[in-house]
Formats: sequence, structure tokens, C-alpha cells
Amino acid sequence: MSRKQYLETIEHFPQRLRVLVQGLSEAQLSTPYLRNEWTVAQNVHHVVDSHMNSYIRLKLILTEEKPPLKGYDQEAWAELSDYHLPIEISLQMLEGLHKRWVNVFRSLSDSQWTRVGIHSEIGEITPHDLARIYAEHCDAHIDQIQRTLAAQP
Ligand code: NI
Repeated sequence: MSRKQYLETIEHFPQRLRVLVQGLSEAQLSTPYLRNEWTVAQNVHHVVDSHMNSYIRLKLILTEEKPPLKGYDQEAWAELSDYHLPIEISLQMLEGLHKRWVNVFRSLSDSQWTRVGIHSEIGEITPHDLARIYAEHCDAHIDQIQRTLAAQP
């Protein structure tokens, strides 16, 4: 996929997600239908945490020389209290966040696309890598939610 396609995937994700979870019952949102996988609600709250981290990493890469980029324990974050808030709060955060995130990506010059940060788990990473990884991340969580809902008894 091209850089343009990555950004379109990221741009359209909040609306795709909103359509996918629209009208789901409390039970559909909070029942772990797949063993050892997150509920639909946990998926929604997780993508906000993940994409906020990625947005901040992008800005660190653009504004510092080879900044260290920290990972985080996503399973532990999913156990914190804010994962029990209504998903609407996270859907709205995601809409604003993705507008800002895509706006910064689309402003990048050729030389900015190849700047580098040092990720604590995966080593050197560029804005281009981030666009690819997070376009894939959007698709992966749409898929996970679809599989979770498909597993309802
Ligand atoms: Ni994820």
C-alpha cells in the first residue's frame, strides 16, 4: 500500500469504527465472546490509548533528534478504570485525535518522512513506518471486533 492509502485508512477509521459499534447492547460491548481476547468496549478504548501514544511518538520524531520512544503495557492499561467509561467518550476522542494526526502526517516534507526515533522494543522507526504500522493497526482492530461479534452464541 502507498503512503496515501495508509493515511486514508487512518483518516476513515473513526467513522468505520463508529458504524461498526453503533447500536450494540451493553452485553455485546462488554462480553468477552472470544477467549483471551478483549471485549468490543476494550478494543474501542485501546485504540485511543494506542493511537495517542503513536501521535506523540510522531511529534517527538519530528521535533527531537533520534528521540527515545517508550512502549507501554497495553494489557495493564486495559485494566484501568477508564476502560469502563461509555465508549462514546473514546469514539469522540478518536475523531479529534485522528484529524490532528492525519493533518500532521499530510504536512510532512520528504525529509521529515524519513526522520528517526528509537523505539524501546523495535528499534529505529520513521514517520513512514508509523503510518504503515497504524494503518494496519486500524484494520486489525476492525477485524478483531468483527470476529468478537461473530463469536456471539
Ligand atoms: Ni492493538
